[in-house]
Amino acid sequence: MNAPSDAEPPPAGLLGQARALLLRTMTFYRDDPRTAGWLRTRLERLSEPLRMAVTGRVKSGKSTLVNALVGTEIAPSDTEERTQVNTVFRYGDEPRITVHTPHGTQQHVSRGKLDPATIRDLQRWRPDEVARLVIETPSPGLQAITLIETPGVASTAVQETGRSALAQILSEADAVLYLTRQPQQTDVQFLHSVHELRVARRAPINTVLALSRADEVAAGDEDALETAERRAARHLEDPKIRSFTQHVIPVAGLCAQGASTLDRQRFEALRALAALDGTRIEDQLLSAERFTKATEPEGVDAGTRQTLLNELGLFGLRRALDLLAQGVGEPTRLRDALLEESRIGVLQEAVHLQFVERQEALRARSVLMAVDMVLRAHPRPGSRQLRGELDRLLANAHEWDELRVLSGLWSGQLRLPHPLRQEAEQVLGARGPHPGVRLGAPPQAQPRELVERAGALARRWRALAADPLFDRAHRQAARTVQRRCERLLLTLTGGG
Ligand SMILES: Nc1nc2c(ncn2[C@@H]2O[C@H](COP(=O)(O)OP(=O)(O)OP(=O)(O)O)[C@@H](O)[C@H]2O)c(=O)[nH]1
Ligand SMILES: [Mg+2]
Repeated sequence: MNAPSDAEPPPAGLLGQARALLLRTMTFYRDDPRTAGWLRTRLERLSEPLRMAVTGRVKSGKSTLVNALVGTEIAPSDTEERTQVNTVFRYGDEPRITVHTPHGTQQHVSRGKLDPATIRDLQRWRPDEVARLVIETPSPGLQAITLIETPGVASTAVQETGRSALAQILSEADAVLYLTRQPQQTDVQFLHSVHELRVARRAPINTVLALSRADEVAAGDEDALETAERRAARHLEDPKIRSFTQHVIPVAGLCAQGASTLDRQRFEALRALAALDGTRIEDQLLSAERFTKATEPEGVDAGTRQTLLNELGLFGLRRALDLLAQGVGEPTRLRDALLEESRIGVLQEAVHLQFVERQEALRARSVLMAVDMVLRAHPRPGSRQLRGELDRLLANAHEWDELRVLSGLWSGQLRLPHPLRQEAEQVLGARGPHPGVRLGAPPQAQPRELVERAGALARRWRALAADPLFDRAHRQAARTVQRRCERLLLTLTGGG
């Protein structure tokens, strides 16, 4: 691949400029096939779906959440430590499992079907035997985003190969979904360590923190998720956590997985249980043991009880029976109601808004991280010029600032009065990227009107950026909006 010639128009936007720098870096290292090849894979990824790592504590529910997000059971989950190997779940026209060895070879293990037992076995290989597993399946849930489940932080696999292997796979992902039941120092330290790289520090926009297994909070009480939401809000107040994420979202992955795979047979069993007299069923649901050992009604045997418990958890089971008792009488309605209870939709929406919709900014981040890593690892005469270009791009990466402001507004971390909030979101592109939309102008607005609007908005936000009643974070946010208004003005008057 050649660098773009002088005749090509200058690339637009941060991603275009990052891509051009990647191409120049590839050309610069063309006599070093390994480095150039590594950079080429980064370039090729720009035409593939966004990559999100699903990582976090051992047994934090990563595999279960992958299944819940995809809507089918493709990631084996277990009570024993299981996922030892980085496992990529991506869209493919037909189901296929491919093993990548640490020596760079690939082997197609199975084609045409995904056998959970095979995946389970392969995930137990050691990282020095299997570098990664790639599971392809034609699931719509994977069309916009590829998921990469990593071994748990502090798992045996990670201890053996060192944290750098995990940091490496995280640096290969455009976005990170980090799972922990309760954020502790280890989680915060780990997330800080992966944000140590310069580019990552400049753009802390790629992480969502999930408080997983949230149904277990408060002993699986029916208010478990509300309690977890209050905890999440408190964590978001913590400056250490806020330095790498603006989203802390509780989720009950098991309940979501169980709901999305609920079949008619289990639905009927749930219905039979819900038909029992209120106090008798409440008594059974006091503990998992009571529930599995209970004998009423006759039609629901011990095996079915265990399956229901494994697939929904005690919380999911209690909520399902409550919903049935309240008259939710259709499998699809029960499924939707349980999905809502699980908060999986809130998480999916955050992933969509933060990652999928904003993928250009995230991809630019990944590309610049790759260039930074290469320039650091292989400095040579002449690479200073590339470094200078990287520095300039980083200094002018306003898209990242804008994304942070938008995330802050959405997560409630930044609080602006209603009309200002709406205006800020609009200017920053939340409703669409076109100048007219950003300026809130009617579709038939004349260029002159757009220029006037941009000028007025720029003045308003400049004043807000200097408003002593705002704290520093809000003044900075206002400056980001102001800068975008000025850029719009420049574009509209033919200067940009
Ligand atoms: N109650 C409850 N249990 C869960 C939830 N998610 C997972 N589990 C259970 O926790 C255990 C581990 O779940 P996995 O999804 O395999 O967790 P993991 O993080 O992938 O585990 P490793 O890959 O081995 O680190 C299983 O027994 C799951 O059924 C949840 O949301 N609620
Ligand atoms: Mg797992």
